[in-house]
Amino acid sequence: MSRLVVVSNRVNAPERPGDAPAGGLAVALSAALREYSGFWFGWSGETTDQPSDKIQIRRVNDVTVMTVDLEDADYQEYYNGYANATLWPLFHDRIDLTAYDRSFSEGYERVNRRFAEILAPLLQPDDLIWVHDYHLIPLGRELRRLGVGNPIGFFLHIPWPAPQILTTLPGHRQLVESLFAYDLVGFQTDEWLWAFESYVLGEAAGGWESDGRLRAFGRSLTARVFPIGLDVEDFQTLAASPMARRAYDRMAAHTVFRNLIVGVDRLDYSKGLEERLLGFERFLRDNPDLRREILYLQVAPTSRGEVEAYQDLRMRIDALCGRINGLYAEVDSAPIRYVNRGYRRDELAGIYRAARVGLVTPLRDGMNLVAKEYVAAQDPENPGVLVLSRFAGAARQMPDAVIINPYSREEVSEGLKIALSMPLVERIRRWRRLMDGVETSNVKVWRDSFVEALRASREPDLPFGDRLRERDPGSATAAFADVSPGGVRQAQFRAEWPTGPAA
Ligand code: ADQ
Repeated sequence: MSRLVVVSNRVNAPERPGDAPAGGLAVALSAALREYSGFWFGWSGETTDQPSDKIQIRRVNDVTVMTVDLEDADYQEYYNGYANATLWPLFHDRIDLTAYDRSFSEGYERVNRRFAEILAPLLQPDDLIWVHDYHLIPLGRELRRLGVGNPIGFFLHIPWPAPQILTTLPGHRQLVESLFAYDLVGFQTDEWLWAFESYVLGEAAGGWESDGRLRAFGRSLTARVFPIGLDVEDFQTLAASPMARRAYDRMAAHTVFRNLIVGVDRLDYSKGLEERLLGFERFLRDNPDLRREILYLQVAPTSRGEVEAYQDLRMRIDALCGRINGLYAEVDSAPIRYVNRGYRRDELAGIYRAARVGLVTPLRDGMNLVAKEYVAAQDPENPGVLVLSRFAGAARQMPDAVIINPYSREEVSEGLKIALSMPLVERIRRWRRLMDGVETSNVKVWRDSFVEALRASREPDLPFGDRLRERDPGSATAAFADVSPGGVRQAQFRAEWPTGPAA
């Protein structure tokens, strides 16, 4: 059986089962790698002032990891620069925060080239190579330049922007062209896939091959949707652990006669924390009778703290929490508890379970695993309600959440009211359907369908219908992919988009 070689910017497999991960990507990948032979390659998270090609090899929680350090300049230009100050804001529709510095893009190209040079000699001829996320878009092209002929796939964990946003990036064409070095490119939802196809068809004069592959720049690739999911069993084991139980008991003791509303996010502007707080303030204003009956807990550890936009955001969140608590606190209670640190996953599971409402309101999010974790942690006999932004990729798979527009304070406020007053029968009915989706579209389905598609992406004789039928595993849109690639998917995207606060 071929080995699976996973490449991502950070290689941070949780050392022990309950450890706090550095993000959704780490959670998903360590679960995926445990069952395949192969290794996980990427940045160690350390920087040096000397160039070094030394590879550190470790075995972490049944996964072989190979890491390299970054030089200080690379860290600034590639990681803090092009990845997190250019591509991240741009791909989350924040052109106002996007830094267009040329030196950043040079650092980005340099690190991708260096990763390819270190990785190429480690590869065997039948390895499947799976590259992850926006930090490493040009890696496939660099590997091809070095003569690597293996199947190489790329998965984007974050949204793909609309063409009118992407084209503000100098070098957008080279970026998209470099994706055509891959055999398979995966997206979280059909909205991001459709945006990518629109660019290729409209800006790069691309077209469709007869087998459904997308053609441009003299090459073709398979582009498909692979919605990421949870390692459900693992998460439920954590949720049943003594640590989770203790966290649950602690929260329950703190919220006697009160309902807990919980938000868990990296401190990132894409997560809509400011808008959420303002929506919560509106809720407090409009519902004086409920003020003493709720506690909103926001867990938000600092993330990318060296990037200016993140420092500004942190100050604004601190100020907003202080202002709202100042306005609405009583001598014996305050409506918001804001915690600026991460928690172990088992503790988080207990906190989720104690919360009557999970408040997940990103302005833009590739998927959002917190929404799925909240659902997976609930007590089936007394589940809480998920209030979910329509702009999270997860909204497309979770229509039984209370879906809201996070920009609208009224909708956040109304969504909270609907969730807090929902009768038990309705909560159970919605939770059951959400949980079925979380169980069906889990991380193993995501991994296996991507790996299978990567294998198949090198079999040009696969009949057209079979290829298209494979398009959207685990997604409600699968049935529609059988017709013609472009037009139908566009119509489907419009029809599926959730509207208004769904009661
Ligand atoms: P993230 O932007 O990191 O991931 P998300 O999908 O919500 O967002 O994953 C966050 C993960 O980090 C969850 O597993 C959560 O439990 C954990 N986490 C968050 N806050 C935490 C805290 N305070 N303490 C401990 N753990 C915390 C990116 C994309 C997403 C996409 C994932 C996976 O931005 O859209 O869903 O990758 O593809």
